[in-house]
Amino acid sequence: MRTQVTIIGSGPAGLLLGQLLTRAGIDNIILDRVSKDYILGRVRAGVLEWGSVGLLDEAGAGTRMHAEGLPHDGYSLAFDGRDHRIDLFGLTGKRVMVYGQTEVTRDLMDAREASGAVTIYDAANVQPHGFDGETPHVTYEKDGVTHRIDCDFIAGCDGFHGVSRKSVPEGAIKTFEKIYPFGWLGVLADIPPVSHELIYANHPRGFALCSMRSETRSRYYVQCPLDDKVEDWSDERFFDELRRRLPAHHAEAMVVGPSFEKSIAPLRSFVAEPMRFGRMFLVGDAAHIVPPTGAKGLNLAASDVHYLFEGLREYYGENSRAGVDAYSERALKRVWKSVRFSWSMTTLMHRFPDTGDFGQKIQEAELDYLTHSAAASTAMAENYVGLPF
Ligand code: RFL
Ligand code: PHB
Repeated sequence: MRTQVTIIGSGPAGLLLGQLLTRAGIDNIILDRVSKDYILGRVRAGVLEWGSVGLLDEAGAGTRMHAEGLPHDGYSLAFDGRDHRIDLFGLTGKRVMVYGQTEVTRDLMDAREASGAVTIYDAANVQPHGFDGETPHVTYEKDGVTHRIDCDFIAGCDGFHGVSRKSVPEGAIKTFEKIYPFGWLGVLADIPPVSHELIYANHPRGFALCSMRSETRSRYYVQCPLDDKVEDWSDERFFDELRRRLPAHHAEAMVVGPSFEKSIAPLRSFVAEPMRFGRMFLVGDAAHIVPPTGAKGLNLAASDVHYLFEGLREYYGENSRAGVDAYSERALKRVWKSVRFSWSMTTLMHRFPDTGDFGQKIQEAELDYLTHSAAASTAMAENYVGLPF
């Protein structure tokens, strides 16, 4: 088989890139090691920056998002028994869209199927080869048979545990990592959200987040120890803990109900540099991970795709390598700003085992500063709605 771009990974990064390439007339094949249903069963991000919304429109996959997604003009920082609203629209003229990653993925898969482009699910032992030369190829196994795809470029969109980054010789890559000493326990339940905007709560018992997927489906999180098990957390215990971490007026308004998804995710900041190795590119979680505070993971995957797509379009349309050559540097500049923001929002809103009295006072001072300084609130809002591509 031959194609122009082989994309490893059918998450949002791979699907969005594939859709933009197909619409630009650039042939591509997507390979994923799991099935379509497995991918659609994963519950992940919920907030899209406006730039990501624009990219989904550009990919021809935005219709349902505009019909069913919830545009949000602000969110609340809750602490000390009260709320401070970050007025995203008032401070930046931009808003975000609350629309789940599962739905984004489904819309991109539907658009891809309609376009007739090829996706190979359940592909075992996917392996990129020869990306340091001019003729890369990818091998995989399907139903016991080994296949080979020759291509011009390989896009490694295979997430943090994928094969692309692992295929790079050790001396060619540098990684930066920070592990946080807690996790997020998240539940999904068909109950109306406690507030029409998101609430990020800083409380002596730990962080909490009230988010949503729709007007009838809530996505709630509490900070928990890393060694906690989901089985330790009944719905009753979860909602009791969540309510204790919220200001009283929210706790009293909260409707509770049975959850149908409950999971614990560790928090990590991770960046691999560079993001290009000859004719292979790392895109999205394959290159970087951020803690979910600030909702940057999926949005960073989208901005990487934007830079790579521009580079590939220039390569095929204008016979120029400039955009491809600049991909890693352009993407990393934006990556590090989102890594910084999600780290700082995580640091501001969580209790760390070593927060101590000094750290506590610093958090309180920063929250007070945010409450009284339009400049500080604007800086937070500007980062939250997404820095320009
Ligand atoms: P994905 O979504 O992980 O997709 C990668 C795809 O590659 C496939 N794959 C392989 N295919 C072939 N061969 C291999 N060897 C392969 N190895 C892996 C996988 O099956 C998969 O289909 O990466 P992508 O596309 O870069 O998208 C990134 C986003 O998914 C990610 O940044 C966010 O979901 C992060 N994230 C969250 N971000 C937010 O902004 N808000 C959140 O609330 C939020 N919650 C989360 C999250 C990530 C989580 N993970 C990764 C455990 C919650 C969780 C649990
Ligand atoms: C979510 O809805 O899952 C969500 C929203 C905002 C975040 C993280 C997760 O910062």
